[in-house]
Amino acid sequence: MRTVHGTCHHDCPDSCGWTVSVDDDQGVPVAIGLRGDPDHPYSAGELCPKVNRFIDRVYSPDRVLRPMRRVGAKGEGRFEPISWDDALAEIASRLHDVIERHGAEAVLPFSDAGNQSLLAYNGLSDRFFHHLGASRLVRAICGPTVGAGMAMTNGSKLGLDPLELRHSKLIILWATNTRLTNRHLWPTIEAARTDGARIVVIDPIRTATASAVDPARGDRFLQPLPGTDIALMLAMMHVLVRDDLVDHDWVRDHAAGFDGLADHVADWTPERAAAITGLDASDIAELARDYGTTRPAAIRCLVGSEHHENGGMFHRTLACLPALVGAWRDRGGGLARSVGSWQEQLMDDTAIGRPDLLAGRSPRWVNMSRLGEALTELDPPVHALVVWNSNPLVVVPNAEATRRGLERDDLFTVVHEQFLTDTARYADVVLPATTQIESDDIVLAWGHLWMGWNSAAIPPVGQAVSNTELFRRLARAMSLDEPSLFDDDETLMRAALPTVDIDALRRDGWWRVPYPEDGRPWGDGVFPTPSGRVELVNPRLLQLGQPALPTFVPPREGPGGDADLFARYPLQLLTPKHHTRFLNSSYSQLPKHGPAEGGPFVELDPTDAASRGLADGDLAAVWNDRARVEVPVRISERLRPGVVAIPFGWWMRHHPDGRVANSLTNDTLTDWGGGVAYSDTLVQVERARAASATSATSSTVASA
Ligand SMILES: Nc1nc2c(c(=O)[nH]1)N[C@H]1C(S)=C(S)[C@@H](COP(=O)(O)OP(=O)(O)OC[C@H]3O[C@@H](n4cnc5c(=O)[nH]c(N)nc54)[C@H](O)[C@@H]3O)O[C@H]1N2
Ligand SMILES: Nc1nc2c(c(=O)[nH]1)N[C@H]1C(S)=C(S)[C@@H](COP(=O)(O)OP(=O)(O)OC[C@H]3O[C@@H](n4cnc5c(=O)[nH]c(N)nc54)[C@H](O)[C@@H]3O)O[C@H]1N2
Ligand code: SF4
Ligand SMILES: [Mo]
Repeated sequence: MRTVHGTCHHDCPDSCGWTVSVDDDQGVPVAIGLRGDPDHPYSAGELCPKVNRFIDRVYSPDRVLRPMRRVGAKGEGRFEPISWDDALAEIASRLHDVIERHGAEAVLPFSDAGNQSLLAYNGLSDRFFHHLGASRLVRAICGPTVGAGMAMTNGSKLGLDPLELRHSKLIILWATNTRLTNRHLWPTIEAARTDGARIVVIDPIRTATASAVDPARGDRFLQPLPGTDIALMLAMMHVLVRDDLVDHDWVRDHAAGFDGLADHVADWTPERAAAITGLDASDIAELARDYGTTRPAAIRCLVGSEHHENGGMFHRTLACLPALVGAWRDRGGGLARSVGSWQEQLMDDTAIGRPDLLAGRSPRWVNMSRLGEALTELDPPVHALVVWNSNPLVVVPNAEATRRGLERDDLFTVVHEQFLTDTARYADVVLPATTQIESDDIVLAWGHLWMGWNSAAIPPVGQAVSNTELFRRLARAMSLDEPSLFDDDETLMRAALPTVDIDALRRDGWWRVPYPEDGRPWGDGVFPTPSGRVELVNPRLLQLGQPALPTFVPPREGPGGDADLFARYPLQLLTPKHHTRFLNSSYSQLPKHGPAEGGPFVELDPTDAASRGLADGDLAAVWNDRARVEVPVRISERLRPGVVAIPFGWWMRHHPDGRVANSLTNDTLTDWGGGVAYSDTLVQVERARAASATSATSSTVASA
């Protein structure tokens, strides 16, 4: 029996350390246990309800363990096993044929961070597709809009290490559900609370995190309408200026454009913001005063906040707040977002992605969030789609458009997967992928500063191959002769992280990346903007045709946007992460994960339910111009009137009518950063069937 150290690969901020117990006495090494590594400096021995049963995933009877060729219709899910040689020969000949007839841009790669480890995320894939000259994918579904918005103010994406919240006295959890999505940060927040810190949660949903708010301790919960936070921020600035809570010394020395901003927010009274956000003016003013008088004050956000048409501006505006109160002065003050940028600074993107392999060509960019449009409307059309590390049919907005694209007879689709996901069911060829315990890799965390080593605990199960091995095999099958397409994993790691001591990382299991020793990322007040200051006014935005000052533009698909649309679809739909046992769309299909979460539902406030004659358990139709989705009703006090929610993560087969939350969602891109506005979605809801008639449906869902 051996134990092997690894690091969780999921697209999750916690990047926990784990140990795998391996039994070597059964012919082939078998993983018999996986638990949190008690020595890991961040996760300290705890994993989560998703990964506590990771071994069930590795040895699931449903795992894809050999290549398969589709024999049924697209989406039907009927496949026959084939050999790797046959699969590769078929893919090579189809890709060559597409490239010959339509040009290399007719090939579209599609991937996300299903495995966010260094090699698995992008060890060889960019090299392979660059060498072909394939279309390039904009991977901005998660995070880049936050970074782009913050950089418009600070000139940098770098923020506070969330563990520094330990030193804060006021912690604003702004559009992030920490206890669900970032659970290993919660003990730090609790420790700060023990030392007297107060928390503020700002979320349109009374989430698990909001339920930790204790007004008796001076905590607050603010429940704005989705997409309106910028109005709240501008009113906070108004109060800071009006009540003279601005840190004038810091602003004089380290910010640019204060006078312009002060003028700009002069008419952003709490009353004006109250009318837009649905909050009480007095709550807005009190929050601003708390923020202006408590030190150190930290704001924590993650990714949910960017999923709006004005998601970039949300973060540009948010980044002005710490400047106004001089929060960056203090240890435990400032703005904490993803800390991936601290780790990525060490990456040599050119060495790994090899843009030189484009050889002067400049293939078109395709935004991943517009996959439906890319597959149905793009001209010249996409004729081959290669998917790995993602389940686009379930996770990309406007899913019915994606489905129409995947159904096309003249589209050749390859999916490299661990399971026959909804997306894989539309593939012509499905290839088996390894899990994290089957290959060595390095994990660059985005929720903390420890880079993690992952050792293969067992050899690949069945005929599964890692993502890098996939691209080596594809390159060989296509008779490509560019040597760098065949680099081995060790070479790739060293090329990607030239300044990191890979041997020490492998030996020690983790390594903390460089970060200012006094805990203050902008302690000297010098920012990498042209003026060297925080840009409350950013003149370069004018050249982009954007306002130089933080500005609230209501999302088109929302109460302050397109009035005709809002008249037809008067409810704002949110589709956030909701289940402790799911990680995006992963795990909902597994028997110890999915059924325990019940099934999909639409959550409504009692008044919205009553006005539609809806009772708990009724089957509701939720619809807009993109789709109509039928789901059971759950009436709850977590939402405010006018806002409804469907949890994200269930597959089509778990939904009573084979549609998913994302069938309804908005695929409009964000203002900056290439992200997408899932959370600016308007719908109408009505009763499809009464509760008594839906029991059959509910039990189907529960056993799915
Ligand atoms: N259990 C679990 N954990 C996860 C994941 C998972 O699927 N399951 N996914 C992981 C991934 S990929 C990511 S990116 C992170 C994301 O982590 P978070 O950013 O924390 O999660 P989200 O659910 O995307 O959004 C957080 C909150 O934003 C709120 N929100 C939406 N619109 C608005 C708005 O206009 N204003 C305000 N104030 N709030 C708004 C939503 O109601 C939601 O509660 O979580 C990671 N962790
Ligand atoms: N409505 C709504 N939609 C959302 C969100 C939301 O909050 N609401 N969140 C968005 C966000 S923030 C994100 S990050 C995306 C996440 O979207 P995805 O990254 O697509 O996430 P998953 O659904 O977990 O799918 C990952 C897939 O990768 C596979 N996989 C895992 N490891 C490997 C590997 O090593 N190799 C290969 N080939 N495959 C592997 C898994 O089996 C799984 O099917 O979803 C987005 N979609
Ligand atoms: S999914 Fe997140 S919380 Fe769970 S083990 Fe992985 S990194 Fe940790
Ligand atoms: Mo994400």
